[in-house]
Parts: sequence; C-alpha cells; structure tokens
Amino acid sequence: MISFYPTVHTGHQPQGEFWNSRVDIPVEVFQRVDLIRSGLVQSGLGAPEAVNESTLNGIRPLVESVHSPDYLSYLETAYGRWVSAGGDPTGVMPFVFTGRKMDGKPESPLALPGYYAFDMGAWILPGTYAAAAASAQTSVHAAEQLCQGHEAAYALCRPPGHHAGVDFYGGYCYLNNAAIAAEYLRSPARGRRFERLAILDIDLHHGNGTQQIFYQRHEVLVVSLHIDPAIEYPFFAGYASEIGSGAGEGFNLNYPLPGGTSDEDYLSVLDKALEQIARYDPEGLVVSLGVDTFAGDPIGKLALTHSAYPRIGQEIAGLHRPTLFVQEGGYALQHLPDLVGSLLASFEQNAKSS
Ligand code: SP5
Ligand code: ZN
Repeated sequence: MISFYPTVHTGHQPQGEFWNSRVDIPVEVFQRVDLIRSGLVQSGLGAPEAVNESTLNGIRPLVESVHSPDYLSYLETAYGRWVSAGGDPTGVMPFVFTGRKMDGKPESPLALPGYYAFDMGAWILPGTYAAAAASAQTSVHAAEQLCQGHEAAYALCRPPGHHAGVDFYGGYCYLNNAAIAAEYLRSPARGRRFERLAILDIDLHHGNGTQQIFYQRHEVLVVSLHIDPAIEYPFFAGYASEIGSGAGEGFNLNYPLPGGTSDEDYLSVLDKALEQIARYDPEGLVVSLGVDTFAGDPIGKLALTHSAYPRIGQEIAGLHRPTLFVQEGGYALQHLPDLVGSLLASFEQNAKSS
C-alpha cells in the first residue's frame, strides 16, 4: 500500500499533559512515527515515502476550507506571542477557558489558548505549527494517490487530527488531517473526484473535531466507534444522540462502547457501522485509524487483542471503496508496528482477493 510519513515533527514533543491534578508523562511521542514505519515494512506493505514540507504552502486554500484563517494564524504565532507576553517557555497552555460560561475573545496571549483549546493536553511548542503542517501535508499526499487511481493509501500522520475542529485544538490534535484529506478528495487539483464520502473513525476516543466540521453537512457521512464519553475523554461529545443538524441531520453516527469491550463485541458494532456506510453508498472512504483500542494501550479502556486488527482491516475491505487511512492515536509503543501493520496488510490482502 502506498504510504507517506512526515519528516518534520520531532520539534513537537510536549513535556507533559495535565490530567487529574497532575502533569502526566506524554504518550503522543515522536518515536511513534518510526515504530509505525517499521511496522509497515515488517508487514510487507513497503516503506513509506518521506514528506518534507513543514508549512501549508500549496495547500492553504484547502486547509482554509476546514479551519478558519483566524485559527490558523493563531496556531502559527501562538508560541512567539506567548513567550513575548511573559508566558513560560515550557509551552503554550490554557488556564482560563471560554465556552458555555463565557464567550468573549481576549487580547492577552496568555489567555488566548483558553479561547482556542478545549483541554490542557495539547501544548504548543516552537515546533508545533511546523509539525502540524507537515502532518496535514502527509494526509494530502496520501489523498492524492486515491485521485490518481490507487485503491488505497495510508498517511502516517503525527500529530494526529481528529480532535481538532474548525477553530479549536485539543487531544494532541491541531489540524484535522482526515477532514483536510476528505476536502481534498472532494475537489482534487487533478484526477478522480470523490463527492460523496464517508469518514469512519475507529480511534478509541470520539473524534469531536471531525464531528463538528461536518455536523451540518450531508455530503460527508461521519461514523465513529469510541469509548462512551460518559466515562472517558473527550467527555463532552460523542453521544449517540448527536446525529447532525440542518442538512446534516442523520449524517453523523456515534457508536459509544462500554469500557472493557472485547474483540467480538467490537467487531459486531463495527459491522453495524459498516452497514450504515454501505447504505450511504459513498464513492470513497477515509478511515481515522487509531489503535488506542488495544487492551495494552496506556490510556485506553477497551480490551481488543492483536487478533482484532486484521479482522478490522478485512471488514473495512468488504466495503469495496477506495480507502484512505489516516493515523490518529495509539500509544502502546512496542505493539504499534504490529497493530497498524496487521490491519493495513489484511485490508490490502482482502481488497485484492475479492
Ligand atoms: C488522538 C488521541 O488519541 N487523543 C487522545 C487524547 C486523550 N487525552 C487524555 C488522556 C489522558 C490520559 N491520562 C491518564 C493517565 C493516568 N495516569
Ligand atoms: Zn485516541
């Protein structure tokens, strides 16, 4: 399977994240990229191609079809403005929040993170914007391959994207790589267009950013399997009652899962989700691929075993659609090569043999 990875991402390595009154050791670390790269090779998928861009040059109008220009310029300038205003160089992080209680927009660079961020787990460092841009470029390179006639492609994005919305960040995510790729597929620079698309999000966590971006639209069906937000992050979105609104009503489907969900139970819910996607009959599919559903994941609470991942790849192949896989979460470092590699290899094998 043709695949891509960003080379400019190691300048984004937060030293911590806040959780339950503590600063925890981060799990979204730069080593994930090389580990997954080795997994692709070991699984016989071939080595991914390097993406060296570290700006939005060439894709800015596309990215602005997902994120607001105001938000993009904030991300680009946040670290410098923070430090100039006396912010601690450890990283940009919010400590007073907007939202349901207040919705003014401050000028202070020390307060602005609380306008754009929804949690305290996505710090902004000097290299964060370049890394996020490189990650978005990686997803676009992979999307281009579908437009050129490939049946599948994989973007090894880091940082991940599905928690980032039109003008907000959080959950280790700054730019929504899957949404940007979906917009590319709908109106590519050249090649085949995919006007009706589905996004299937199988990361452990609800993709609240992706949901928000497409919530009022029907041309992109958003389907997500995730741990019940009543008990786990992101807590404030991902409920089954969130079905889309306006023209998008009925085109957002959430499948919350109880803690401890096993392979069999997960796969039967995935079957239902795939049936809904088949009914929608999209021209192409974008998979937000998180493997933090694994039982051994340090922040996960589902109980999938290694053998679930090739089965997930096989079930997705059964849709018979051109498919773009975009990496999201997954933090069990020693298992990452196998989890990602076995899912993609199984997809490829089953897509060919049927
Ligand atoms: C892309 C993605 O998977 N983002 C996930 C963001 C979740 N962040 C909150 C997880 C914090 C878990 N910390 C628990 C530590 C217990 N010692
Ligand atoms: Zn996740």
